[in-house]
Amino acid sequence: MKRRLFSLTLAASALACSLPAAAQTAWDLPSAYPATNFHTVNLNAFASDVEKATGGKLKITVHANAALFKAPEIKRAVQGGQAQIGEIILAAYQNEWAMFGADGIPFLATSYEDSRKLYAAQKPILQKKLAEQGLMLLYSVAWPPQGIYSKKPLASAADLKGSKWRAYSPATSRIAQLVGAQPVTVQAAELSQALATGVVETNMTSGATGVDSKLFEHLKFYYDVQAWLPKNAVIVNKRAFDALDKASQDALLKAAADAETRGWAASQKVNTDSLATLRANGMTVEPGSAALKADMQKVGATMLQEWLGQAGAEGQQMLDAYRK
Ligand code: PCA
Repeated sequence: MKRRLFSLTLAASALACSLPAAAQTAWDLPSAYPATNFHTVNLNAFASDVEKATGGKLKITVHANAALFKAPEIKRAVQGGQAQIGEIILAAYQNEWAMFGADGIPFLATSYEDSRKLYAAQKPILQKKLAEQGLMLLYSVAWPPQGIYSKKPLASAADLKGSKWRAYSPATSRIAQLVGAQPVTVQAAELSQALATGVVETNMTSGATGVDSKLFEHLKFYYDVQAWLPKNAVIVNKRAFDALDKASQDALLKAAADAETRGWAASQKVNTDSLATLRANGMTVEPGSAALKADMQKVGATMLQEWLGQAGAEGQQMLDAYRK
């Protein structure tokens, strides 16, 4: 009797020890932007929502500022399962598939409203493509509109000629070529260092990144031409998702939908706030002259044609859906 009781106790304690370990899943989420960035703040809220909703069964650790993987490596890391989930900027992958770059084309969608429409047109094919790659789209949020940062005042695009231009995507490199600047690819996490060491002196990004990277310490002018709103996307490895129980999957999808709503609202607020912060730190923030805008719009028109050449019928279809 005593012996039986002993072995029962043993079995019970073994069960107690093994249960929590087996039931808890820990995921790593690499992202490429600083902890204070609104996308990262949103990611942390998302992770905390997931942990709460699953009663601690699914724990997601956000690794901000490209600490785990460099920006351009995050997609492959999630595809390969080195990370179960990650945040990418879609436009960085345009060379892999033209449609990833749809939201990086200058002056195709320039407001939050148009950016949402473009997302709606892009989403079904995006989901299909990612599924083919063993990935799933959880949510996507736009950055604020992209403007031009410069050390010197810009009367027109001619003033950008010969400048060392920081790029974060194939499209931002192409803009440099079209205005006669020299593109240098630098991820956001290394932008302030690249400016400090003179590796770059001009670039196009948002007010948000201007504040994150303290661009006002090196650059004096921001032309808020609102050329496009690139999107970040949170993607998950499909095998990792399938390994979750149904309740955890549902909790994850619900938290993702909430994060998407929250993220778009945050982006819009950050846009307004960050332009004020740039001004408060001594930057001249202007809409840009008619000549500068016309020059950049011409660049955009060229790039849309080039993109259509790359994207083919699939691209045209998406464009038609967007413009409907
Ligand atoms: N900030 C990111 C991408 C777009 C943006 O506004 C960056 O500059 O890398």
